[in-house]
Amino acid sequence: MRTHKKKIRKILTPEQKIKRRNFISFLTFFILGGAAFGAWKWLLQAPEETPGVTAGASKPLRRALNKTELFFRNLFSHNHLARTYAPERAAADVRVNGDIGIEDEDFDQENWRLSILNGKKEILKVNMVDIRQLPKTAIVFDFKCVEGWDQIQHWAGVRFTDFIAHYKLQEEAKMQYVGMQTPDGAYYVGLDMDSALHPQTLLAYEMNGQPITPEHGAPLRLIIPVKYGIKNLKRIGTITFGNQRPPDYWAEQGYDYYSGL
Ligand SMILES: Nc1nc2c(c(=O)[nH]1)N[C@H]1C(S)=C(S)[C@@H](COP(=O)(O)O)O[C@H]1N2
Ligand SMILES: [Mo]
Repeated sequence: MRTHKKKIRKILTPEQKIKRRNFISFLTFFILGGAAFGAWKWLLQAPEETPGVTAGASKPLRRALNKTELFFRNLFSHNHLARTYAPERAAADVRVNGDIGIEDEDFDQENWRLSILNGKKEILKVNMVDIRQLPKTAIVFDFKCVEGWDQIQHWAGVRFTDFIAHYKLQEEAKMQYVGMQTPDGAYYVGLDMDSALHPQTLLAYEMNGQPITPEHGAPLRLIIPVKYGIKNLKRIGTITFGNQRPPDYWAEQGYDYYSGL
């Protein structure tokens, strides 16, 4: 006959139970804390990425940024619109931030031209008279800067998609990326085509119903509500279509290339 070996369980007093639970919690806390500390140290000592279109971030951090970009680009939809507001909600005193590529006080707006390129080849040159003839779209939305501020602002101009349709740039719009630069080339951004073609993306020439002032990017700036402020380039000089990631000023300083919202 087989005998059942009865498992003898020690009966614990409530105090002993509490002690045991405390011990387990502290052990878990120290193990997880140690792991987190180890991961942090590993991230800090990780080598910096090889400078290229992006630079200045550690290798694992940049890998994570690029992975999240892929994830969010898959979710991206032109039907998903940034929240808009009534014009009365827009700030009258619009915050100024960043003047790279627009410091020149003698900048000649009259002779300004927007140059459109396919790769290295210029395919179109337009002026403000041409651009003002295109359908005008206004937007009032919450502009967000990565530095931590946001403000409801009122902008108007031509939708980038309307610009593309009018100048028959459909073939260019099938490419992967759009790069934009200031006339002096000092500030530049790279955009994935989906974000550039989003219905709320504007080539803007008015702020609060008035022509844009020089410090906000006169005569023409980018307004792209699906991105953080850094991508909203002021004073566009060139727009380049291409299949390689265009250079991006802040991505070269360790920031996220995608910078989506
Ligand atoms: N040419 C140019 N465009 C730029 C910048 C800049 O320094 N130079 N700064 C960017 C940043 S970080 C922000 S938040 C917005 C600010 O636009 P605003 O000055 O009209 O508020 O412009 C973006 N576009
Ligand atoms: Mo910003």
